[in-house]
Amino acid sequence: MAHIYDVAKSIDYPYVEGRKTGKQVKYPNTPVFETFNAPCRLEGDILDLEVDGEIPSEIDGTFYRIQPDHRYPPIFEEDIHFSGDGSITAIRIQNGHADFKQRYAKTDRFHVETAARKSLFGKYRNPYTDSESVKGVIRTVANTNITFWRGMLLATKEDGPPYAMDPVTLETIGRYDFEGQVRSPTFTAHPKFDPETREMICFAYEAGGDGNDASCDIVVYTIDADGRKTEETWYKSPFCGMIHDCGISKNYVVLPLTPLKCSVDRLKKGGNHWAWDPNESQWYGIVPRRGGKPEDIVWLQAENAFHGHVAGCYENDDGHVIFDLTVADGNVFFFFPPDEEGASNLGARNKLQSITHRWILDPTAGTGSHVRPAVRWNTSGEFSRIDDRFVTKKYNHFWQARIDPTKEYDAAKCGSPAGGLFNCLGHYTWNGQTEDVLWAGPCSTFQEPTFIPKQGGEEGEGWLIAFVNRLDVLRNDIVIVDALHVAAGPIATIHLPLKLRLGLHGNFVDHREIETWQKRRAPGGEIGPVQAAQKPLDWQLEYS
Ligand code: V55
Ligand code: FE
Repeated sequence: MAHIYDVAKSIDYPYVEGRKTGKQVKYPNTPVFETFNAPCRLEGDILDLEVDGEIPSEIDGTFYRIQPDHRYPPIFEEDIHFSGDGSITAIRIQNGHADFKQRYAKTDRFHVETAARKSLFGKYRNPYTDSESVKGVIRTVANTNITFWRGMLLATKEDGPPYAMDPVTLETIGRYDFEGQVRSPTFTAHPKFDPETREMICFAYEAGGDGNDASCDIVVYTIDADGRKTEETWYKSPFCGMIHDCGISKNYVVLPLTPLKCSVDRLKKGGNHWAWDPNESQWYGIVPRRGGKPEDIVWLQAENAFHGHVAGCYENDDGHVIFDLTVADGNVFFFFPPDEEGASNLGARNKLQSITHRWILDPTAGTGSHVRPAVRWNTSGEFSRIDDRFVTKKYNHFWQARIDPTKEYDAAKCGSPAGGLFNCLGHYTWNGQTEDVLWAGPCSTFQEPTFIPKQGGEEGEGWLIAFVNRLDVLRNDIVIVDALHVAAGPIATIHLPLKLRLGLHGNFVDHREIETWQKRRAPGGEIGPVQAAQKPLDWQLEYS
């Protein structure tokens, strides 16, 4: 009888009591690293992806998206998806063709781990769990959003500063501090861009110290179209909680503060950065966009819930702020349970409803005032997007990845749905509350959709582009649909010959925009190349 050599069993399991041992590159056997969630780790290029249907020839630009993609096995077996190194995918679309490029954001962390050929940083946002050898090294993996700003891509995660990348080559230029103007240790992954003024409105929370010390400091910045910082105001939050996204109207910035709390005690014990507090309110901080002073922040509250992403934000005739976002009725981040012994959210996780809420916030109401949602949409979804030309303005259309548990799901072939059961793409209008929905089928889910405007078109005229997870065959596709007729199905399906990882956010950039900036940024050009940060951040000086 022939001896069957079992490769998998021949390798010793590399985790003992939850910690990495040995030097072999081998990932944990946990759901975060298995089947559809297995690391991709690829940097590479593919010219001319296979296409079904026809990519509209009017689309000329690049769709950028980012995924957490652990480059090395984590120190801790129970590591989470959010700790994966930021890897950026660019899909260049031109004349009906689609080319693929993927590169990691070369963060400070990436460089030191590459040199060591292993993970040196421990738990999500807990520096006390790191190797002694990396004290003072910026911890961020820059894995949450990839935005285009003045000729560069900014790879961002809310626990650290941005990293600038070249939009054509995807090579990392380095840490970016806006020519020394933005020195906060943290920086949001959801900056907003005012389509009228071309300003970037951005913020940082937990912005005191090294950014991982439970400070209640918030800073809100405005950078103008020429790259000059025109506003910087420091505020205080009622507790150190997560502020993941924001909204901007013409005159205000709205900061949703979620009841996930940080504690230095827990960090020092090697615990999680965040713990869900089921007894805390959800809060909305409102600050003026211009001339804000620390005492100007107004905090409004509503019953305990979890904030998802923002759709639109604008002011009505009463000077109140319409603020639309998904709000879930429990802790979506089940991996950050409450502090109480034995508490877990695992059971509730798949029962959560993530409902689009419309709030009408009065910036003159006193801090502590309670608010109620004006509209609750009767569907569950996340990753809302709008036609970004309508940021700050009254808008009608939004799109999101939608969860429809009534549709067939082939668990026998696909296991549990990696990243959540986002089995539909939904297109919604506030006028008449219409819904236009596409189902991906029993073996597929969607990642976040991105809107591509048709030049000169009305609001919503254009396309949606979204990655599709083919859970049964462990591959990804990209679909392009008519944004106003989502239910009609894909106009084009672009096939990747591989599986990536579950991504977070993406953005489409028109080719003319990239080209203009490449000229300005050329050596000797009007503005010149992007300059990486020259100085260490203040807290890093302690370690130097
Ligand atoms: C989010 C994602 C993050 C993070 C904090 O989706 C919040 C929300 C991918 O990392 O660090
Ligand atoms: Fe986000």
